[in-house]
Amino acid sequence: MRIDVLTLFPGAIEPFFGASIIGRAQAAGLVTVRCTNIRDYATDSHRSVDDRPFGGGPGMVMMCPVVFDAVEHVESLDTRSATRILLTPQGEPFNQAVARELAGRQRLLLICGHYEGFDERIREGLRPREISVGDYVLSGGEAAAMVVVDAVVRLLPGAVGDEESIESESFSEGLLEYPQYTRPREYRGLTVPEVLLSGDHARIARWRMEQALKRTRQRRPDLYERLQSTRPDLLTSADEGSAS
Ligand code: 9D3
Repeated sequence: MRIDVLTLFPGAIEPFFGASIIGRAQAAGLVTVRCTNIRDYATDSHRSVDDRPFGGGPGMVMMCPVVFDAVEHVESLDTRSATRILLTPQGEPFNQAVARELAGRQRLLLICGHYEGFDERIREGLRPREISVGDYVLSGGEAAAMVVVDAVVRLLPGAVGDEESIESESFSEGLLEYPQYTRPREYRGLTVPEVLLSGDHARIARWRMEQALKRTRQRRPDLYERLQSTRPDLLTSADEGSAS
């Protein structure tokens, strides 16, 4: 897979793509992530990338010519056709299903704005998919691009070492995690639930499922509601013990 990120602040996100799982996936040849500075495609003497909105009003608007030129040039660097993604607060909410879909593409092109909106003709002319990473205000699309790239790259086969953790991840999808403990058995009077020390693996598995369901019901009623249709199997016997 190849991922290009178009941004006004490549230096702010490049280090992230060289670290951790994404860095390892790149070193292993599973993905190449490249950042391109949109400002490199500005043509006037001030290297402008935005201007004031027609009709007046606050803020600045990212201009068509630089964005079209940047997209078209970066796309020409590789023969594979790119899935274009505009990161905006008005986009489709990003989630694991979208991440999975994007992980199946050969090539992604992410476009970040900063502080401002995009000239509407960027949407009309480039027909990008639009993605938001949540209902809060960021100062630009850069943090959102890091979120999307991280979630997508770790789904590429071989990117996450432990295949078992991927399997348990899909088993527990839509559920919050159960409580976890490690050494020491007692710390400042705080103890580990007896069941986890019992060695009874069936009982441990049952307790963890109960805890995960209870947490999900209490903290994320929206996710819990969805389990009724997506995982009715989980809401039968194990759920009884999760009352309260
Ligand atoms: C202050 C300007 N706002 C006026 C209504 C609009 C606005 C434009 C651009 C608000 C934030 C931004 C910058 N945000 C993003 O580019 C962004 C974003 C976000 O803010 N939240 C969630 N997902 C995303 S993806 C890109």
